[in-house]
Amino acid sequence: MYFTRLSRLLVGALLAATGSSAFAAFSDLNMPLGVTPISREAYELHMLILIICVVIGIIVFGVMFISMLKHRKSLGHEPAQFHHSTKAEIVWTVLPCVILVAMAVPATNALINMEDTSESDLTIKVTAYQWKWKYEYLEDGVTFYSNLAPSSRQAIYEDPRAVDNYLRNVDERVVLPVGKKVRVLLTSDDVIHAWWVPSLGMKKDAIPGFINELWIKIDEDKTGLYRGQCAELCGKDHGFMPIVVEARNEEGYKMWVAERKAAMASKKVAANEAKKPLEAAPEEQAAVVTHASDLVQPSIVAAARSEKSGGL
Ligand SMILES: [Cu+2]
Repeated sequence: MYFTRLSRLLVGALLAATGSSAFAAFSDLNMPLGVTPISREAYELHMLILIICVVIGIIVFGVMFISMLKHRKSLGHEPAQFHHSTKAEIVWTVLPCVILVAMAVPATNALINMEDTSESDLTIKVTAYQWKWKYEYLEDGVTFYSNLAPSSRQAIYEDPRAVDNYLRNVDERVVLPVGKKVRVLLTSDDVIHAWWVPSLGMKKDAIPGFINELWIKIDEDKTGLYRGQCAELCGKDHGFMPIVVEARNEEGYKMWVAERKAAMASKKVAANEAKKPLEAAPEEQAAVVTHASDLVQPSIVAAARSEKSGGL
């Protein structure tokens, strides 16, 4: 907590020192600030360590250049003739150690928080395939596949600039409720993929035969769309398996679950209806068997008839 406050203070000081427009330009190049506690923690850690490195760099190079300039040969300076200094060696060993340990404390805290998937409100299983994602909402019973959007697929052969979010759009979005801790279980059906949405601050490999896990808790006021993609080279269509997360409020999420469930139920009914003509009535089966007597051995047909009438 102390380090988080310290990094906020340093970021604030940097903002004040550089001016807001310069900071805006810097933000475009910098790591993006996400919409989850973990992404903020990672951002603050990154800023804290960046600032420590910059300060060390300024001090070290400053001392070095000033020394070279002020003690140059042209001013008549003679080089010092010492080969060993216990004092200097202790200082340049102990000081970096202290700095490294100071940086390791907040970094370890962040890593522990990232791995803490306990007390989640919702669990989603994500299975990667070449080249699509399957999402299963374990509590809500919703399952679907998410593919590259047809508009992007079509644009590959036409004009990629003509479509919005080229290769960054999907046919089915992952809908998540804001303010809820979502545990994501990751695995793969074929090769290693990686599920990565930068704004959510999480990226992990999806490995066949293993379950990896991560967690996401999107801020209450951050409803909207967040885009990501597979981040592990997984084959020829690696660049064609994007991820789109839609963050909704709790009411919107519940509505989406109800819609998806209704759609899944009607799909099931339609599939059962489509199967029916294939399941012939008993009389029709007998007719088929009788007709088959022209084509197959009479003994097989007789056995089938006998079985039907309760014989054998
Ligand atoms: Cu992949």
